[in-house]
Parts: sequence; C-alpha cells; structure tokens
Amino acid sequence: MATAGRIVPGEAPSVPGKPGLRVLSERPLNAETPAHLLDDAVTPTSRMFVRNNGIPPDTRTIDPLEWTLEVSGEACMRPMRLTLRELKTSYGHVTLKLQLECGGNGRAEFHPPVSGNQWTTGAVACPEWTGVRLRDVLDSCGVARNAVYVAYESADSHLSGDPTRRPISRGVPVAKALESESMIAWAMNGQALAPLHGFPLRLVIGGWPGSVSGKWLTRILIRDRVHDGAKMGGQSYRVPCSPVAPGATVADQDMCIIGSMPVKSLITYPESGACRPISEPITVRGHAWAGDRAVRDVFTSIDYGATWQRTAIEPPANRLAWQRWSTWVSPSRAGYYELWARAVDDEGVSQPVVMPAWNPRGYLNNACHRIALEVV
Ligand SMILES: Nc1nc2c(c(=O)[nH]1)N[C@H]1C(S)=C(S)[C@@H](COP(=O)(O)O)O[C@H]1N2
Ligand SMILES: [Mo]
Repeated sequence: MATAGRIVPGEAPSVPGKPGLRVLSERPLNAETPAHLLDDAVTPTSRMFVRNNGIPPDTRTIDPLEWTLEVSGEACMRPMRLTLRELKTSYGHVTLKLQLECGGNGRAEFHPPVSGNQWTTGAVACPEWTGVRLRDVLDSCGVARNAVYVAYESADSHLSGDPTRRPISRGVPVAKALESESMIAWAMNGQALAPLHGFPLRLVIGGWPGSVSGKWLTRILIRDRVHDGAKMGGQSYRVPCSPVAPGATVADQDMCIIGSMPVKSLITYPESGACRPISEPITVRGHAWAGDRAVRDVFTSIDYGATWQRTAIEPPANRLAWQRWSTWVSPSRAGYYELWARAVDDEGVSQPVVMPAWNPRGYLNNACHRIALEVV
C-alpha cells in the first residue's frame, strides 16, 4: 500500500491522462516525463510533468469566467479585482511557447543525495500558452516607483490542512515580470488549462524555475520589497551565494534566490537503450534551452566526451521557447555506446559534463544528458 508522499516499490502509480509519466510522490502529486516522451516540439498536455507543493483546489465546481483575480500590494497604485471574463475582454491576447523547468530537475544525481522529489531529467516542458501579458495587467494597476517584486498567491491548500498556511507563494523581480513574454495564461495547447496545471488561471514565466509560474492564480502582488511568501526564504529555491563543498550545511542568510535557469539539453530520440543496425546513420534529436538566454550550439559525443560533433539547431519559436536540435551518428564499429549531448548558450557558457555545484536542496543540475545506444 502506498503511504502519503511516498511510493512503495512494487506499485506503479500513474496519473490519469498522462500515460508513461513516472510518479515520484502521490501526496502531493509529482510526476516526471521520460526523455523519449518529450520528443514533440510543443509538449502535449498528456506529457507535461506535474509539480505540486500542496493540494490542488477542487476545480470541478469552478465557473472559469467568474474566477476572480486580485491585483494589489504595497507598490500597486490602483488595486483592482477582475474576473477571468474581464481579463479576457480588457487586454490583448498572446500565444507563446514557453519552456518551464522545475528548479529541482536533475536532483536525483547529486552526491551526497539531497532530500526532495528525486527528479531525473523529466521536470521540463515547452507547451503553447495563451493569455494576456502580465505587464499589461500590472500597468493598469500602476507599478509604483518603489516596486521591487511581483508575487503570486493561489487557491491550492497546504498539506497540513491548515488554512492559514500557503503551500507556495513566490515571485520575480519587477524587471522579469515586465518582460513581454511573462504571461497570465488560461489556456495550454489551445484548450482551457488542465486542473493539474492551474485551471482556470496561472502565471507562466519562462526560463526561470517553474516555481515562479503560480498555478490556480488568485492574487498578484506588486511588492515594495523582495517577496516573503512561502518558499521564498530559508533553503527553498535558493542556492549557496558562494560555492560550498558537497554535503555542507549552509545558513539561510548565505543562500541566494535562483533567477534564470542555466543552459541545458535533452536527447528525446532515440529512447535510451535503443538498438540500431551499423549499416545506417542513426538519427538523433532533442531540445535545448538556456533560461533567459538563447542556445547557440548543441554538440553530441559517442566517445565519452573525447570528441564532439556540432548538431543542427533551430531558432526558438519565440524568445524563451526551447530549441530543437538534430543530427545523426555513424559509429564505425558495432557495440555499446553512450550518446551525450551538450548545449552552449549565446554567451558561450556550456553545460558541464560532470555534476555542477552541489547545493543543499539539489537545484540547478544541468549536467549533460546521456543515453545508451546499442549498435549491431
Ligand atoms: N499554486 C501553485 N503553483 C505552482 C506550484 C504549486 O505547488 N502551487 N508548483 C510550482 C512548481 S515548483 C513548478 S515546477 C510548476 C510546475 O508546473 P506544472 O505542474 O504545470 O508542470 O508550477 C509551479 N506553480
Ligand atoms: Mo518546481
């Protein structure tokens, strides 16, 4: 029998509507997508990872158009409330492909191990979102000169059941919130948001840890200080301001908030463990992304990084979307290979081949993805 928050070996729980996703925890629900199921240029809803910090609201009884969003905070000049119906009729609509990656994606590989959901590579996705620009809504509220942060509150509840505690309430500096890609979205891939992904309304802030893209959005706060909501302080979504030795204990005041995510890539085809004949070139492809930056190059290696081959990379569909790369490999001898991919961002910063800086909560692992390949 499965107990709260933990998966007992022998059971293979699944998420309805998301065949093939690997459940990491059932309460709260967390599930990741195997790399080969992320091959689509635009991630279908059925293949988007789920990351919940608390218990989602019961959305069955919600009339989406009457859902109310409050915009307020110390640095909001004209606090307001508007329904989703008003949001849809008052502001221009935008549709963008935006990549979201959980800050803890890759946590499972850190040594010494760190607690938390043991994400391997599958807490990343790039669906198409439709909504309004966060900037337009902030503008009608009026961003005061002393504004520092833009934060969210949502309708999910704390695991403890205590109604006074929020599971999560995070935010971003005003400059990131005002970027033209920062969105308040009601649709994903042309359909109303799925209940697990924030129905009826969520923030989508591409390129930053997924945790800033608040689901089940009820309130936007323009703060006159760095937001101090749940999971902004302490060790949550923060890394040591200066590098530490693996396994170190770091005081809260020496931890810094994660901003833009680092450059990273995924091999989505073939599936790890694939077997291919030596007679034909082997098609290989995947995606690459780099937080606020674009990806300049992706290289592959079939000799453990001794030599690298440049791949063909496509421009992003729009800023902050992931980029498709593709190539082929032609091993000269039959046998077992590891295929590695390594992306480089437009500032020349590469993914590391080995584990990057260890940190107490296991964030920001952007080491190269590797798959197994059999050539016969
Ligand atoms: N209200 C609320 N918003 C939330 C969360 C949450 O638990 N509650 N999880 C965050 C985290 S940590 C991530 S990575 C993304 C995941 O989005 P998804 O579940 O739609 O994939 O949502 C973010 N928004
Ligand atoms: Mo996350």
